[in-house]
This record gives sequence, C-alpha cells and structure tokens, in this order.
Amino acid sequence: MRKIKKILIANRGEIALRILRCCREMDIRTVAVHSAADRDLKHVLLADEAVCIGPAAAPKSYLSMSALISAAEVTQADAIHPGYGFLSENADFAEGVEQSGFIFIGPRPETIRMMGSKTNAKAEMIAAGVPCVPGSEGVLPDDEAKCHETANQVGYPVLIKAASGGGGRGMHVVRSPETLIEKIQMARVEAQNAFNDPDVFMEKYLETPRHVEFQVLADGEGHAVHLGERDCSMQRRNQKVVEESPAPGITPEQRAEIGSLCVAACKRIGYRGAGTFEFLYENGKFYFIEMNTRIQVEHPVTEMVTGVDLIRQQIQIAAGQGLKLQQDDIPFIGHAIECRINAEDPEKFIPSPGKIDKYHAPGGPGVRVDSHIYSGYSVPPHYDSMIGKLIVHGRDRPAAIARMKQALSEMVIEGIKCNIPLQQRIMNDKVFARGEHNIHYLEKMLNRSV
Ligand code: MV4
Repeated sequence: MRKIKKILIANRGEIALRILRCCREMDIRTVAVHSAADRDLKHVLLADEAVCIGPAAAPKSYLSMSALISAAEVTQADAIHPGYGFLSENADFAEGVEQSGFIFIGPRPETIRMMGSKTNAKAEMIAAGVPCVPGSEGVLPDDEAKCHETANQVGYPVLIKAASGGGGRGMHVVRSPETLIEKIQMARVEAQNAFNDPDVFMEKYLETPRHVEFQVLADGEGHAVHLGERDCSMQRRNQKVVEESPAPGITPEQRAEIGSLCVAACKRIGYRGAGTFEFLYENGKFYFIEMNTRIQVEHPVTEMVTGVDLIRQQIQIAAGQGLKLQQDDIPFIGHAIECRINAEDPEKFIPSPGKIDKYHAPGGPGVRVDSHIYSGYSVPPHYDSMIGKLIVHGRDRPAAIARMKQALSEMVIEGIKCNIPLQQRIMNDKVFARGEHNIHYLEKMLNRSV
C-alpha cells in the first residue's frame, strides 16, 4: 500500500478535467501538465500546480516521456494518470514511470506489452476460454501454401490484420484465394510502415458485426469484476460517435456469461486496473478481438448504469487498496447513451478549431456533461477534435433516447462548427431507434444523403 497524495495528470481536455474532479473528491492534490497551446485549459486553471511541458505539437509535449517524468520529479507527484490516447497504452512509458519511482495508474508494463500484440492477446484469451474469431494460430508464416491452407480452413472471406495493429490500420479483406498472397504482402508492408513490425495474422471476416465491449476492474492479485458491456457500433472511420450501455438485445444471461469469462481472463493474466475486452457480436455470438488497457472515452455510460466511479477505482487499485467491489455489488440499472461532441463540420467532418463565443450546457435529471469547454475558450488546432461528451441516463433505452434528443436541443455551442446536428440525426434515425445498427451503418446512413 502506497499512499497517493499527489497525481500528475498526463493528458489534456475533458479526461484531464474528469481525473482532476475525481482527485479533488478524494483529497488528492493535482499537477496539470500542458503544452504551450493549452495554458487556458479548464483543468490547468483548477489544478493545484501546473507545468508547461513543451510546445503545441504533441510529440514534444504530451508524448514526451522525459518531459512528463521530469514534471513529476519537480512537483514530487506520487503517481501519474495517463488518461486515454497519448502514452496511455505505451508499455515503455509505464515502465519508465515505475523505474523513476512513481506509480503508473494502469496495468503492469508487461500486461500492456502483451495486449499490444494482438496475436499474443488472442492466445491468452483462447487459453482463458474467451471466444475468439476463428483464424490463424498466431502470425502467418512466409510459406504461401500454408497461408492458403489456413484460409481454406477458416473459409473465405478472410481478414488480414497487423499483429501489432489495432484501430483498423493495415487490414485487408480477402474474398477469394487468387488475391490472398498479394493482400498478405500489402498488409505486411503497411504493418511494417505503421507499427515497425511486418507480422500479420488471419481471421474469418465478419461482414456486419456490432462492436460490443466489456468493462472490467481487477486488483492484480486475483480479484476482478465486470461492469457489463457497451455497444459502440455507431462509428465512422474507426472513430466512435455514439456509445451506450447496455448493448441493445443483450440478455442478462449473456452479460453474466461473457462477463465472467472476461473476469476469468483477468485472473489468468493477473490484470490490474480498468480494462476493456473488445468483441465483435454477430448472429447472437461474441468474438473477442482486442483488449484495451486504459480508461476509455466512453467509460461514463458504464458509470451511469452501475453507479461505479471508474477513475476512483483506478486510483484505489493503483494505491494498492485492492478492489473492494464484489460482482453482486454491481447493479445494471436503466440505460445510458453518450454522444461525442466534436469541433468539426457536421457534414464534411473537417475539424473546426477556434474561439467558442457562446456555450450553454444542457442539464436536468439524468444528464451529464463531461467537457472542458467554456464561453471564450479557444479550441486549439493541434489535437483531437473531441471537445466533450454528453451523457444521459434513463429508465430504459427509449427514455434515454428521448432525454438525449432534449439535451442536444438545449446545448448551445457558437463560434465553431460542431457535430450536434449529426448527433440529432442519429437520435432521430429509425434503425438506431430499433437498435439494429452495426459497425457499417453510420457510413451507409451518411452516404444516403450525399
Ligand atoms: C474485424 C472486423 C471483421 N471481422 N475482424 C477494426 C478495428 C480493429 N480494432 C478491429 N476491426 C475490425 N475487425 C474480423 N474478423 C471488422 C472490424 C472493423 C471494426 C470493428 C470495430 C469497430 C469498427 C470497425 C470498423 C471497421 C472494421
């Protein structure tokens, strides 16, 4: 047990503010680190201490391990919370943080490294009894005949993925044996360029799955729980747009079954902290694809249905206080939906940074706004265009949708373009209302109108 009295928040924007708010409730002092472009961020103004760690460009500030660790040293922080994105899933950073004598609020570096390899992650899940997409046993060999044999066994169409990949880069669908070898070659080149690792593997290509992910918490010492699932199928170009919990149509029995398999996997690998098991869901069956070893953007929908503060749990686990929650302590009440609010053109998706002249947040029962913006704040052009999240909770899915429509209509952001009109279209969409959308639906919906 190591007392955490001061946390350095190694992130920016809404998640930095979310972590700061949690620290204040827990009576933990805060160190904000920021780039030269981020002096006016809300959490920087609220933090006990603030350190400028470099110029606007992320590689020289939020991605600079040495700048972050130096900032922790000069402020004598006890722990570093990485948030999401940036260095949150960088095993070398987690290792550097620990070797410098600080607590990394997240899994052990070896766990992050293992899950960074999609083939190793999958092998662990198979060993733990978690259902996976049928495919090659580990990475594909150079032997062309063996690749053909694997593809024939799996059955076309197959998907070639980078072993060090994730996020969808360097994936190739192969629909017949004629193009198999050339597609594998293309995938290898892309994998080498993107991840400095040419290894690829093969899976059965699922044509119209939904993206359903399970949230877990584990203490790294044999105790773990799951917090149900989120449906994140409403996405465009691998960027989630709407997330919800529970996933439409998932029964309590399916939740308990898949949830307990995730818990078993956590115990097997000695997982520590908050994590997410990503699945594809098609024809009533779950197929594991990847594990995320960070807190995720969409964590609030899980918090709304379970009442568990995931950031607080991360900090308590990191402090060695263990995981006090039992599975029976975790209820799944009602339905929560999150709409990501992006500073972008709602039709062309071009980022729209600049000054917010006027901002009014929605409110009322069951409405949560996780955002760092304020009237007069300028959205810098250097980072992700997400400027906040609007989260609602209702007694059931129709009530949550009705509440989200009302909240969106009440939200005012002037001076920059934002995607509120797109979110309103989605909330009024009949296929979404029925919960029948899959990972390709939003792109199809957007194509209909152009
Ligand atoms: C798949 C798939 C279909 N079949 N795997 C894309 C990102 C990466 N995390 C995994 N991805 C996919 N893997 C098999 N065997 C379809 C996708 C996919 C996807 C998955 C989740 C959310 C959005 C997606 C968008 C396009 C493709």
